[in-house]
Amino acid sequence: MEGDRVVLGVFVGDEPLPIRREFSVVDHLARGKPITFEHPADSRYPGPSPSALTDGLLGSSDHRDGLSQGWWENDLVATIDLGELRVIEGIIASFLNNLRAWIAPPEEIVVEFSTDGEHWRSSDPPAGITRLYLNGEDVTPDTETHWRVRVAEEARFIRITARQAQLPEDHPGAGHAAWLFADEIVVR
Ligand SMILES: [Ca+2]
Repeated sequence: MEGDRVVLGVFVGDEPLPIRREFSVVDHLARGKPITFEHPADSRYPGPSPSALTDGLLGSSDHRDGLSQGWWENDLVATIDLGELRVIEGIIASFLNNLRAWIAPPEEIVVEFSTDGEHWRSSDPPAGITRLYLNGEDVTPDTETHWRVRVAEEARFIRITARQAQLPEDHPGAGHAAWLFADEIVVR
């Protein structure tokens, strides 16, 4: 996913230190909005904050960059509160691919909408959900898989369920669920 580039430097007084870091920032309807989880991210990969998926900062394809959150023993089930009714046209969520590091994109995504946070309706039709691979339909290390959901919904709350994939049979970790790493849920 592309975003605007932001460069952060470190200064002591007026003197710049040889430390700088570049970030990609994307603005969208859910940026800065509260997000809650059925299961928090794994304590080993908490991301920069509990609201990493709506902070506008995009991670790299490296799961150790500190910008992505990781889930292992639980699906990612996130609820975003937009604060008011908004017309939603699409959602894009990106997940890392790296089977060597036991990381795979989700097997399935379910998106639901609500006006009150209690009564939910599914995105309809499900055919509006597209899985986009960047390097063919495999899990190439250090790439991302994007899920794009096209909708025409008016809602305040969005609930996204990303179901973990199982590691394949020929993988050393066969029988375990794969890690799920996400950096941002972009709402347009
Ligand atoms: Ca983020």
